[in-house]
Amino acid sequence: MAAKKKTLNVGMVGYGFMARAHSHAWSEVAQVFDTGYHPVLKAVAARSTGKAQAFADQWGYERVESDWRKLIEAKDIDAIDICVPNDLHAEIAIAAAKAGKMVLTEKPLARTAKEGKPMVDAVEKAGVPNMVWYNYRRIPAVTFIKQMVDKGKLGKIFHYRAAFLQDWTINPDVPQGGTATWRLDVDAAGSGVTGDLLAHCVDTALWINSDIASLTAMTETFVKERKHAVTGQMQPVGIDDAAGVLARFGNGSLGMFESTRYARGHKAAYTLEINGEHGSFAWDLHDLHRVSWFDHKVEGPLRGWSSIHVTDGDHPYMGKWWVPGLSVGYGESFTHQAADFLMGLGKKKGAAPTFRDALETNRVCDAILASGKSGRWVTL
Ligand code: SOE
Repeated sequence: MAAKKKTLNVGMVGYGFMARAHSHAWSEVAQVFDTGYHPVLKAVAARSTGKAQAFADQWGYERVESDWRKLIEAKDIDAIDICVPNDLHAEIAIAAAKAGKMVLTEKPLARTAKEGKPMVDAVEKAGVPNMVWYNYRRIPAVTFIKQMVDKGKLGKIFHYRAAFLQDWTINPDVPQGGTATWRLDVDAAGSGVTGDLLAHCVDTALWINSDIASLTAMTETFVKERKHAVTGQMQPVGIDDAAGVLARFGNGSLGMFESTRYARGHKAAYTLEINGEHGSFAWDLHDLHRVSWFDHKVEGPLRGWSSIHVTDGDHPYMGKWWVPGLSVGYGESFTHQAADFLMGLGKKKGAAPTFRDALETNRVCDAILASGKSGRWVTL
């Protein structure tokens, strides 16, 4: 008889887009991956109990609380999953860790590294498993690139470039603040595209390539004033709308990063490419199972870029899904991350990126914003 799975009771804070992505992951992970754990959607907390109740009904949470502190006090909650604006991450995560709960938070860890450091200290002092949901690492094709780079397929790395482009804030009538547009409010978000989009590129780059030693950046705020969704008043915009970064990695390679919410036509165009002495890999979120691969060893007229469809049984995560050639999507990158977290629990740890790993991404983002202001190179 198969061993009975342990339950992991999840307390979700928030009910927005990211809470949906995480709930989807918690709901399907035990059906696909054998981690020894069975997550239970126990309770959701939000100030707006009407909206939280509708969310709970949709996803099957057993109850609703009007205050996240109730989740932290509750004996029947094992893990707190934080899906609220960035300015609330620290207080909730620190309280959860002090209460001995496992803590997971949507990215970025915090608005700044200064704010994130006590979060790292709290989870490490309490010894509780922790993780930040930088989900794009767990797209099978991206994990595949990481595995191949680790195997030395590229040899010495020369370049890493990545971009994350969107276009949803071009209209100056889009407000800042409030529940739907808090990402435009510097107080709630901490920064604009740097913490929201570029942070994904930085997390993946630190993971696949190496640490970043120094960088210089230009940032721009194209719309200088927006109405605040709560007060109705026009207010200066404090976030960066676009950022371009030149970086030197610790392994000697050069990095180029771009993110913007003003690239007309692009909704979520995350692309990355890495070039080494023996070959190159490239990936595009819009074709998320494909990895483009150039192998310098192939000589003669057959030389050129080839396209690998990362859906076979020996590709990362894919052996647990359907049959070779069939695909999974954006939502499953979160499911894979939940699976890794649950598997880590058996070994008494969570999964990467931990709070400590994600603090490094915050440090890089801080350096980008500082350089964007000063125009100077920043050494990390
Ligand atoms: C912003 O539009 C956003 O939802 C980010 O917050 C997510 O992290 C990114 O994956 C998609 O875009």
